[in-house]
Order: sequence, then structure tokens, then C-alpha cells
Amino acid sequence: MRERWVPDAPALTVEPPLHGGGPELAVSYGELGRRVRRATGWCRDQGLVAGDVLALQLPKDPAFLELHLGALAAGVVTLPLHPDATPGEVELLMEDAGAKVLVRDVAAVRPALDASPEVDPADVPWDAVAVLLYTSGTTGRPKGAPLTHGNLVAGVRSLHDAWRWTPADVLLHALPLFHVHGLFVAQYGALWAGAHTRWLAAFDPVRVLELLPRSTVFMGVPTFYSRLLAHGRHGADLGSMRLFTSGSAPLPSAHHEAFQREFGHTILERYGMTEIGIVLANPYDGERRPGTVGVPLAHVEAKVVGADGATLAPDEVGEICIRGPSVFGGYLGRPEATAEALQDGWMHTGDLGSVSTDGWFRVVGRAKDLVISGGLNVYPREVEAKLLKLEGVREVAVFGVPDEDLGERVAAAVVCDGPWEPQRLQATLREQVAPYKLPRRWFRVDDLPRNTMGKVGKAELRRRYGVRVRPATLDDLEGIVRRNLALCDETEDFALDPGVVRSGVARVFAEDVGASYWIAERDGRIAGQLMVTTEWSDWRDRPVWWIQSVYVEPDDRRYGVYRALHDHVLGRARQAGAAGVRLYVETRNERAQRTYRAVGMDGGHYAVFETMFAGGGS
Ligand code: MCA
Ligand code: AMP
Repeated sequence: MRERWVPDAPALTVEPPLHGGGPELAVSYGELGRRVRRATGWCRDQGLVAGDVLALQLPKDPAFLELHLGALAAGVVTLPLHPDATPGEVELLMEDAGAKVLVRDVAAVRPALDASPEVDPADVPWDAVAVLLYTSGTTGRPKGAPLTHGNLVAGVRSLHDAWRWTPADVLLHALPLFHVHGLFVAQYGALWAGAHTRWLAAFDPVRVLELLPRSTVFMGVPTFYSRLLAHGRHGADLGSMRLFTSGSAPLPSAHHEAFQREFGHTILERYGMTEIGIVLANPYDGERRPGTVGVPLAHVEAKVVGADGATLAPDEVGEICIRGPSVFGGYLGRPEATAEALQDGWMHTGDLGSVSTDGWFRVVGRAKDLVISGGLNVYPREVEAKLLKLEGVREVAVFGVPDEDLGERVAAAVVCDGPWEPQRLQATLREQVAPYKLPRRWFRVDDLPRNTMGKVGKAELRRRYGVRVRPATLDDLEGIVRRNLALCDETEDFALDPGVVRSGVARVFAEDVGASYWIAERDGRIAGQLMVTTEWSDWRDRPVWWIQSVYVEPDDRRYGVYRALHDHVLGRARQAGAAGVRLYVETRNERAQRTYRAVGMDGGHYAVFETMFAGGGS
């Protein structure tokens, strides 16, 4: 790793957050090398020896990197944990991993690190475990995936060559560090090349756009790209950038194409998994096909197999299997899970995909029960097991519903005993699991759909409750106008004037009106619609988004359509820097109230939209 570390070259610049103030912190490679040697000394002073496990539950701070690299050099295994993991989750993983020491307080460890003696790296064999990462699976009990030094080096070397890293690169790093993507793909890539990394503590489109003109490489989960697109380019000069990559979850083709059009760069999508590293990628040179994850990287073998394990013909959908030097050797202390996942060195990924005749892979779904929200994996079984222990929950199914921002969002369908109290369930669960695992959509059901074997039909739940919000197209226009005019007719004393509706909708599609129309689709058809304008008012120097109309078809009203429109518009408004969202047709307007009541909507349907954001203006 350290061969290309030139002492005076910049290694890491920690960028201050937008309004956080404070100077940036710059660390040269010489300084980083010394810090890592001191962290190796710190490990020794803690009594940690080769093979011991050191758990790190730290924010994105240089201390994390120092401790991780210092431990590697000592042969000590690191166990990176989500900073928001609950004490219960941390205890479970530490116990399973047999971790000796937990570091969770940067302020406390910093002086100790600075005062530690510099210690030389040990001679660590390549098959020694370097890091333990937890994934879950069918049982809901997390499984440790040990990655060896050899696995990590194979991974970073192959990406170093494939993505043409050089010491002149500047990586803009906005990912969390406790996962493969942020640590082994992005951070290791830069460190292996002796390149400069600019760190943002968290993804923020405003800061990213400010820093891209001084960077060459950017790596993200699809949510980063959807948020950059929602925010807009604002004329940023992206001429220094040579590589944008996406992974951890599927990048919608529409985002791939929109980014190319609006940001002038073609995202390189790649595919990987904790247990196997990054193994499939679109090429650096030549065509990058939207909706595909490209071809196998050097030394990687990939195939698609059917239920009987036989390799399928091109374009047939089956399970993607991978073999290569970055593939791990098996789960910690789980021979059965290992035997199921690894057969003849082939990792059965649980991802469904196909390969074209010319060798390009596509991921089309998952055989494993997994929700990927904003690039973070949520294992339904784990959340279901916790929910089933709560009072009033008789049966529960946790599943993912599509979400434009996060890709998927966690949802729960509950058969309850007694009153329906989703707020209480959510509040109790929040004490037990990291917040990204919390269901954000709750549905009360009388029964869970089950197949003949009694297995809960998650696909049926996704069909029933999956709402997709998308911008309206010109083709939708005609239908929207007709629908709105029908609403006017249905209500004798209507607040909606047909002429206003017609011209308003038409203006949405004209340029620079500052208005948007969104469509909610459910079960393959249009279930609702929402129109918002930003032109009507300014409030505290920031635009307010005004909801002009929101309507959900009566048959779709118990399936989370309002909620999906609500989350969508609030998310978009927040990303656009609005002060908040308000209803143009306000609740005190009696005529508007009558109109809404006449079409079967009450105050509860739309009052939820009124939200002013914290810190909204001066
Ligand atoms: C935060 N929240 C989330 C998520 N993140 N909810 C669902 N899914 C998430 N991913 C919740 C918080 O708990 C909080 O809720 C609210 O959203 C706002 O929190 P905030 O911190 O402001 O969130 P954010 O800034 O909007 O973060 C979203 C994010 C972030 C930027 C997408 O999650 C992120 O950086 N994700 C990247 C994950 C990643 O690196 N994955 C790679 C895995 P409340 O207020 O209610 O508490 S490695 C991998 O998959 C393989 C190997 C591969 O191929 O790379
Ligand atoms: P993890 O267990 O956190 O390493 O997540 C790995 C999973 O992320 C894979 O098994 C896939 O389901 C998913 N994944 C990673 N990259 C992609 C991609 N480019 N397209 C679709 N899914 C992906």
C-alpha cells in the first residue's frame, strides 16, 4: 500500500461542512505514515496481537483510517460498525466477532494515538484476516464475512489498473467509511495510487458541486446521483473530472442518461458485494451501457446459473455466480451458510441477472430477501424478528418499496392484536436498530399474503404497496387535464376553475414556469398526481413550494400513495433548498375544503403536506 506514498504529497484533506466553519484539515503522506505507525503502536499498547479483533464505531474521522491501517499493519482485524448502530446491535456483533476492544469516542482516542510510539509494520501473511464485515441473510442473524489481506489487495490492484489511478488523482470522497464501497473501493483506490483524497463527512450536493471542479474522481451510490440531478449542475465546471462511478445498488438507466446529458459525464456502473469485492464493471475505455454492470474485471470469472446449478444460455435470467481472488473464504463460524454460498469457490450471490451474447451482465433483481436503501442493506428478517417481540404485533412482513431518492425504502405490513399504533412501533424499534433499518411506511393488514407453502408473498406486498413517483410526461398531460376537469364537474361549488386548470397544467410543460407535476403509479397504473409551483411566493429569501393540487384515486387510498407523494415532494423541496412546502389551497379556505370533501378527501389527506424546514432562511 505504501509504495507510492511521497512524504510531501497531500494524502487527505478533510473538508469542513457547508455551514460548519473551521479550516480544512490537511494530512500529507509523510504525516499519514507516521500516524499509521503510531496507531500500530497504540494497538500493541492495548495488548492487541495478530488475529485479535478491534471494533471501530467511529464517525468519518482520520482516527478511523489511522486505526484501521495501523491495525492492518499489526495483523489486527478491524470490525467497522455503523456510527448509528444501537448498543444492542454493537454488543451482538462484538460478541459474534469475539472483539477485544471497541473504540467509539474520537475525542478520547485522539490524544492516546498522538502519544503512542511509532511501530514498524509486522510481516502479515496474505491469508490472514484483515477485516470483518457483517451481512445478514435468511436467518436474520448477522454473519461475519472475514476478508483477508490477499482479498483486499487483489481487489484494489484490479481497480487500480481498470480505473487508471495515478498519484495526480484527486478523489472526492463523500461515502461512509464503514463499508466496502467507501473504504476498499474509494479510499483504498486513492491510497494505493498515492493520490489525494478530499473528504466530506457526508454527501451534500452543494459541497460536492463546489469541490468537483478541483477533483478528478468521484464514487457514489445511486442516491448521490439522483440527488445531484435533483439539485442541478448550476454551471459547475467539471472539466477536471475523469471518472464518476456508481455501485452498491442499481443505477436507473434514466439517471445514467440524465447525468450524461446534464453533467456531461458517463457514469461507470460496477457491481460488487461485501463477500466478493468489486467484480463486474463497465469499461474505462469504450462503451458504458446504461442498465448493465459491464463485464468481469481481470482474474474474475462470472456466470449465470439456473435453479439446478447449470449455466444458462445468454439473456436467460438466473443467479449470478462469481469466482476470483477477491472472493472470501467463508462466513465466520457458519459452515452451513458457507457451504450454501460457496460451491467450488463460486460465490452464489443471491442476485438475479443475465449475461448477453457479447458478455455483458445485467442485474435484474434479487433472489435473497434484502432491501437496499440509499446503498445500505437492510435484512427484513432482522427487523421482523424485532417487531414480532413488540406488544400488539401478531404477524409482520418487512419489504422494500421503490423510492426515487433511496432506490428502495423499508416498509412493514402488520397484522395486529388490538389498536393500530404504528408510531409506537416505530418509536420502540428505533431504540433497537440503526435508523436506516426503520420501516418508513406502515400498513395494517388483516392477513399477510401467503403462497401454498405458507411462505409470505413479499412480491405480492411489493405489488400492492409499491408506489413509484415520477415526473409527468407530455403523454400524461391529456389524462391529467381530463381528470381535473372531471373533478371540477363532480363538485358543484368547486374551487377549481376549468380554465385555470387547463392553462395551469399546460404551463407546467412550458419552460421556466417553476412548476412540476408528479405522477404516482401503483400496480402498473396511475394512482395519484401532485402539482407544485415554486414561482408564487418567496419566503425569508428562499422559495416556498406551493402544492397546487394533490389527488389520489379512491381505490388507491389505503396503499401509501399520499405518503409516497408527500415524501417525494418534501425530499425534492429540501434538496432544492426550499424553505418549506405549503398548500396553496389552504385548510381555512371553506370552498376548497368542500371541493376536497366532495371527492372523498378530508383534511388529513393533505394537511400533512404543510411543512416548514428547520433552518429555513434567516
Ligand atoms: C440515512 N437515513 C436513511 C439512510 N441514510 N434511511 C434509509 N436509508 C438510508 N440509506 C435516515 C436517517 O436515519 C435519518 O432518519 C434521515 O434518513 C436523514 O439522515 P441523513 O444522515 O441526513 O441522511 P442522508 O444524508 O440523506 O443519507 C442518505 C445517504 C447515506 C446519503 C444515501 O445513507 C449514504 O451515504 N449512503 C451510502 C451507503 C454506502 O456507502 N453503501 C455502500 C455499501 P431519522 O431522522 O428518522 O433518524 S458497500 C456495497 O454495497 C457493495 C460492496 C458495493 O457494491 O459497493
Ligand atoms: P453488500 O452486501 O452491502 O456488499 O451489498 C451487495 C449487494 O448490493 C449485491 O449483492 C447487490 O444486490 C447490490 N449491488 C451492488 N452493486 C450493484 C449494482 N451495480 N447494481 C445492482 N445491485 C448492486
